Amino acid sequence: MFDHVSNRPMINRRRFIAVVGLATGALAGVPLYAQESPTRFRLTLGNAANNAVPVDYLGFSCESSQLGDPTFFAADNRELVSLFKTLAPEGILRLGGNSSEFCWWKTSATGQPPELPASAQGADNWMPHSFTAIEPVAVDRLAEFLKATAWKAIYGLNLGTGSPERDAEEAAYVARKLGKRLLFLQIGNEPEFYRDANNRLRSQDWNFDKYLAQWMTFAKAVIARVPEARFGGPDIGSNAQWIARFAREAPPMLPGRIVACSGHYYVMGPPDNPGVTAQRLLAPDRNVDREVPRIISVASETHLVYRMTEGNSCYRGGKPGVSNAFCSALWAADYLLKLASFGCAGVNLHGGGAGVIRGSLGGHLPGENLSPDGAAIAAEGSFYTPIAGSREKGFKARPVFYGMKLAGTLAGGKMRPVSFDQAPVNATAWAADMPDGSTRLVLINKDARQKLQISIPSARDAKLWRLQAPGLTATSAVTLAGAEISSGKTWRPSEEAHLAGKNRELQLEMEPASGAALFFKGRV
Ligand code: BDP
Repeated sequence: MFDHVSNRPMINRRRFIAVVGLATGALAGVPLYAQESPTRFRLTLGNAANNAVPVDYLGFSCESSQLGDPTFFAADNRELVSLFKTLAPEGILRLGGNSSEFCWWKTSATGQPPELPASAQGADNWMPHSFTAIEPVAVDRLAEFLKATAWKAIYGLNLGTGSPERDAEEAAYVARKLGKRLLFLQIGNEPEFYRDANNRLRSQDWNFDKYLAQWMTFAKAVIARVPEARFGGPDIGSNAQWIARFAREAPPMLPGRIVACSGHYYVMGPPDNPGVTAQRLLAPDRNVDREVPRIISVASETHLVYRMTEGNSCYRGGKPGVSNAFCSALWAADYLLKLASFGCAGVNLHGGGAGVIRGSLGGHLPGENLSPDGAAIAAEGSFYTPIAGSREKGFKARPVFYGMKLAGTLAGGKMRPVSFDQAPVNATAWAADMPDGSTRLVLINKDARQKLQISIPSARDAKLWRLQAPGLTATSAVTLAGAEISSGKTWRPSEEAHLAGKNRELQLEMEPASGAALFFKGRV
């Protein structure tokens, strides 16, 4: 089967906003300008050395309170194991979130939770309103789950309502059981928000200096019990300043202990904001272009990696029709590869059941009331979750999962710059040389109406996978290489087109709102 450039004139030619999408980021910041719709682009792969995409680049983020049910992250939860393995042969599961501040380590039947802060109640409080006990059996099962999936974990300890002693005891058990499968520990979730009116884990005078002092006390207590302990931090919600200060100030205080800087990123929110739309999700994100390279450069000054440990399309549980729709797949594929091109060590997209996420938000899940099918969607999972379902009813991959998997085709590779010969429509391209000597290319057409005709200089043939769905707002019938991802069986591509070069060019046509991965037979 050959893909070719059709010579049909473009129907519905229209004026549009052209944006530059590039793997190098070199032209980021080019102003938006209107131009006539191009029908054809030429794409060139540069040779400059670029950042590597770590093999364990992909990951999920889940609430720590999920460990309140020890049957969830368990080796015999086969559907979940199979979906993790389908996403990535080696990934990272991050446990944390708001609920990590309200989880407590319960080692005996008579153990008592910490005292519930007076602030943890009332409709205007968006932190958990109750505690979740984590028992050692949940960590035993988690260890088996990680073994079954070949994944590792980032484990979040409680700074908000925890104590150094309790965290140290929990960390000792976790480190012993997880062994090499523990990537690192974190202490506290989004600590810069502790003084906010809807959080109130600390008083009004809370600041970075106070945070760092408390964090050190907890970390030292953990180290006393876990001599090999390694940490990431500060796991901030959005304050890049806190990351920069943590990266510079914390490592000298605990030499060799801190291995990663971490932060969260939600593109939009809250869900009831009318500005939270598929169009906005797919628009260029100047914040990311500006902030992430800065963060990574500060982190690397002190030899730390930067990992985006939690994030998704829309905070407060996501928005129906956006977070659970195909637009989120195109967003995720592009966002993950953009961050990789900046040198990010990995990305964990947040998710989980609606009950768990609602609990992390003080009983709120605003998306439920925003669409007639809100409650029905939530019955399967939070709006942004990459995996919906439960052990009882089975699990399924939501559209965003497909986007993650498309991005994952470059994991393990070394990225190369890609450029378009003219500013394309809202499309991006990312390339990497793989360890087996081949080159791969991921293309994402984020435009809902514009078909793309792309020529790629290459003397080599390529295999093609397409990421497709009926439209940007589709919540089902998403396919990658013609196949749906289902929890019961191993995912395999069912439609792999063969692209044959002609006159040292490969021609590829891309439908509006679609993605593609090209696997070249050798280095391009
Ligand atoms: C983050 C929290 C997480 C929430 C998420 C959300 O860490 O626990 O579930 O926001 O708002 O800030 O969806």
